[in-house]
Amino acid sequence: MFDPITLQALLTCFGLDPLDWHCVGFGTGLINTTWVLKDRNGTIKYILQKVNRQVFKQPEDIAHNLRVVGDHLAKRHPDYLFVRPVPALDGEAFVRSEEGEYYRLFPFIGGSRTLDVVHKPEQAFEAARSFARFSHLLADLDPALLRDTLPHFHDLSRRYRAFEEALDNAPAILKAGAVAEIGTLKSHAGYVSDLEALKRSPDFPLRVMHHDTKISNILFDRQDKALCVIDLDTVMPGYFISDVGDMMRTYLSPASEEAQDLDSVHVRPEYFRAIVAGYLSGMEGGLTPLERGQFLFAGRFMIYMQALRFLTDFLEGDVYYGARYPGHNLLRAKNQIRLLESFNAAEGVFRGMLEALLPVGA
Ligand code: GN1
Ligand code: MG
Repeated sequence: MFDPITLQALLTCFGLDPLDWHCVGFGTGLINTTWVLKDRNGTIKYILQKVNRQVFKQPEDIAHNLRVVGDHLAKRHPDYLFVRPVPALDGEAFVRSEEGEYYRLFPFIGGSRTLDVVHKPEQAFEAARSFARFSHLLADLDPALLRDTLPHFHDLSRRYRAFEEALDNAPAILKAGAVAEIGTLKSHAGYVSDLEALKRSPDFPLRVMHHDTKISNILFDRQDKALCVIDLDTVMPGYFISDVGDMMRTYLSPASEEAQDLDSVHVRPEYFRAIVAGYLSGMEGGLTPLERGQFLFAGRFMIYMQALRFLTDFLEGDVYYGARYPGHNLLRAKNQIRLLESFNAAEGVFRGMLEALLPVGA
């Protein structure tokens, strides 16, 4: 939590009178720290966030991307709801504390709510359509104008190399506890070269992608209609499979990546259909034929990469995600491996759904 002096100074820098605001912790993200600011009536008006400097080495790059994307959308699609940061009194997107921490403020969208779990396929459809629409409306923005806020974030080859290095350096006792998981992830290493092959094709374009499409990054209204996408720190050039795949990773199972009962982790095919249908709807025909053929690979790629990341972190001593109990990241990796197995076992059902959703010949 904040010490009161820091909070007072921060609010003042954003032009807010500290006496008018009550600050409360908020949200479930693993990376940044988030609070809400309530006014004297207890109404939430702002979101205050501290950027994780271990992860985002250049917060200015985030501000740059939000400016470029925000300006583009404001010019081309003025009705599109895009939540920009509230500038500080000096005009900057961040306030830097004495300790070198970066804080920023967002307006809170009244009447909105976030979901932590997807309960209905319609919510998956809405979210998928929103993330697709976001990329689609930015299809005429050159991705090269954006900076990589997290260089190599979804670069599976690098993630695999990091996993191999962690294996080389990890204490034997950690490796001994993860023999089966290490073997499983090695056995799927073919996904790494599959992705490299896709990336070489001109029909697999770089696009402006969100890169963190979990359900809590959509604001919904009370009727479960999506209002807008939020958490834009990882908006940068990427491939459509990142966004679609992360939706599959996080919406298909009724149990989250934190679930310890692995038998509760399994895919729900009707949510797969909803994600694909929603994505195609938001893209309005904007995917290339090669991309349209990659919905299955999208899910595999993202679930596999997350399993690799959790297992790598376990082997490296929980330096990235942290751990609330010993073996937490190993369990998260087991959870994601279980999800990958369930996903692959449902391939036949998914293929049937894709045939029905994709135009013939696509
Ligand atoms: C991190 O903090 P959060 O939940 O938004 C991570 C994602 C992972 C996710 C797994 C910058 O996101 O890539 O998929 O945890 N973000 C970063 O829970 O590493
Ligand atoms: Mg995030």
